[in-house]
Amino acid sequence: MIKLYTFPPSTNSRKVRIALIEKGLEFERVNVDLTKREQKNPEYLKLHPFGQIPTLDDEGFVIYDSTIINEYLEDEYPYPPLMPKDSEGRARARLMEDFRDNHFNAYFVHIIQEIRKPEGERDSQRMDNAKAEIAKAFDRIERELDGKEYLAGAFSLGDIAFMPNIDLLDRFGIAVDPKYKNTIAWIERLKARPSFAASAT
Ligand SMILES: N[C@@H](CCC(=O)N[C@@H](CS)C(=O)NCC(=O)O)C(=O)O
Repeated sequence: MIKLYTFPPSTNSRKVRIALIEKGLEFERVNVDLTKREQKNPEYLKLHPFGQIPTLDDEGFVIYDSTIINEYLEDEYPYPPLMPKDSEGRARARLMEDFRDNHFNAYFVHIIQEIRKPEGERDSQRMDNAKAEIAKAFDRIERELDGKEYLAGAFSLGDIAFMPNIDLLDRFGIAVDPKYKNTIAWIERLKARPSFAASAT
């Protein structure tokens, strides 16, 4: 059976949990407790040289990095498809994943890092800047969604990448401006997918 090294609050692990659930694949969750720094245990470092989660073990084939894992799942278990068939659509889905991984999520990481500090030591300017950058990112998402239900047309890995962060918006007190109508409808669509709730842990 597929094994996923994961931890419930990890956004990158949840990306993979969602893809597995969407594909109807059974998997065993192996908890790597980040609060106990279990990701840096020598045994775990044999699986993931950078000591991060998620890592996937598919019957002895071990890979890491949420984006690469989800691409592997798409190649190995193509049904139901989570990528468009045409190369333009595939490129669009990958661009959106890249935008989420390297821009959007990066600001969530800033907030998480500050929240973990004792209250008096938090850098409120860094947190405010991160929230402002996240709010700005909706401008692009709104444009990408013009005339479409999902970022690359049909539901894809590009949308899945954003789902764990969407769950954090309320928790971090980040409101989506009502002018972003496409984005608000897209968020509701994503939240309604059974994989959204099923991937929470
Ligand atoms: N590019 C990697 C990033 C993985 C990553 O940042 N994982 C976080 C959890 S969401 C982690 O393991 N943090 C603990 C650490 O870096 O020590 C991916 O997408 O899998």
